[in-house]
Amino acid sequence: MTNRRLSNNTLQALPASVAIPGYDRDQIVPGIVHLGVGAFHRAHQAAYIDDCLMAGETDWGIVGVSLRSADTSDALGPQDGLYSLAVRSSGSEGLRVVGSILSMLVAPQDPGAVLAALTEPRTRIVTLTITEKAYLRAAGGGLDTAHPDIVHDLANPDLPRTAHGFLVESLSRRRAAGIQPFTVLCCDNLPANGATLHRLLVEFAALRNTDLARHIADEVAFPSSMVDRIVPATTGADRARISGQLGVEDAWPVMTEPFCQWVVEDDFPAGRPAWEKFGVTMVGDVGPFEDMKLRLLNGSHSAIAYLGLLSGHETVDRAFADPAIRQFVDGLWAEAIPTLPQDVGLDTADYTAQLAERFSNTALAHRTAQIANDGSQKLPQRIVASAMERLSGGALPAHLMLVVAAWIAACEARGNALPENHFTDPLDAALAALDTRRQSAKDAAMAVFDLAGFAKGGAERLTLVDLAAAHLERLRRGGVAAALTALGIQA
Ligand code: CS2
Repeated sequence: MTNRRLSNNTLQALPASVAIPGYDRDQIVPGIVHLGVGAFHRAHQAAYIDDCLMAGETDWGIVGVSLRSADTSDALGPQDGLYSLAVRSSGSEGLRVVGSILSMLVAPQDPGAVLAALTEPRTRIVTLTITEKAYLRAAGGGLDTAHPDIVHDLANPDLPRTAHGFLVESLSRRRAAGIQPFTVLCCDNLPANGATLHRLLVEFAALRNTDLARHIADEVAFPSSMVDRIVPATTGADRARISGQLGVEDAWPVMTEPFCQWVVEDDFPAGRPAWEKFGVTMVGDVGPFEDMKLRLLNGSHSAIAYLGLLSGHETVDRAFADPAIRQFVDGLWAEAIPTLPQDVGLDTADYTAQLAERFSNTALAHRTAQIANDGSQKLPQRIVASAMERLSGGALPAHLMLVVAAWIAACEARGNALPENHFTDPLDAALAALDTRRQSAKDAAMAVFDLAGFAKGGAERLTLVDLAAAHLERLRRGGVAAALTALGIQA
């Protein structure tokens, strides 16, 4: 391997087996600003856009914005925004260099530059992958108006820190300058993600000025979308292997699986790429697809993460190869499937069969600890919503509630975990203050439900707490084997 870096200059010298952007990057206009340029964005939306640019579109290059750290910009800056995407399945790896990210900005370094990019008339779509916790929802689902960053952004509209602050201020500036609003395309794993972000931004704007709130409520489009691709964190070994294959150094290649799906509501008043030509499903209502993905894929992912960690499995494929966990996941799917819309043609049998294949991909080494992060922000839409619906339909969601109990047990066990199996949660300080290990399972479950707002205001809450508490008791006493045995699964 040489010390030369992947860049516009070294692109032509890459091995023929590596696909490269077949377009003149200098001719591409940045029409999209993306907030949250993590690995997921680079494996998903940026790859779809790269396909559009390869086919001759020129208006939809991406300005990538990191809202927090400079890491991605530091890695990609010297590479002209180029990076490789490694598509891995058991036994094979295909490499492609993606060219759709034209430039990068780091919000904390220069918030003014981010506002300027968002206010540019040529910016017609803003996409987001900022993770669940960055939406700053309070336990009841509304905007967390007491969050220090929200308080800061309301007081300092020119120096935002949050996505809310950046979007609302730039929409306000566009409006003042007579520039058409951009379309906001949320790509995070939230239910009705566009509508949810819309509601939060209107709430935020109303705290600045009612007229601005009305403008955002009435004149800005927030189509919802369902995004899906499994993207494990890149390791040092991945960096070394990929750089070796390229013959030049890539400081941050992205690892992913062959599967890729994007379903988008078709509401783009300011225009959009011809996504439908590149595998994106454009629909009127993304709701059923979102529910299926959140409740079947992400729900079982969280289950595999917590049960896997508690059983000593470090990766999804290894946890899923554990026959007891596998049987549990089948039971979990059986509980969640009846909560999905029944009359819209979802093929859940085919979907779960595909999931089983994807989770078995041994080349991904997707760490259970990675998925375990931020459980308080993920479980409401992945697990608790289905459980409430099952219960109100008269069925006991025993498998679903074991996932909540396993999350609590995994949080309790964290002190003893190896550093590489550690995970974090925005509620960590409050969880530490609760110190549920000193409480009975019942008190612990009740306290955690209250803290995280699970089933808040729902008639089902107390029954769900009882179910979770019974599981937690068994997990504490006899581990995963005892909890699964109580569900009739032989570990
Ligand atoms: C995972 C998701 O980390 C997690 O919580 O469940 O990132 C999952 O891999 C993606 O949503 C797949 O599309």
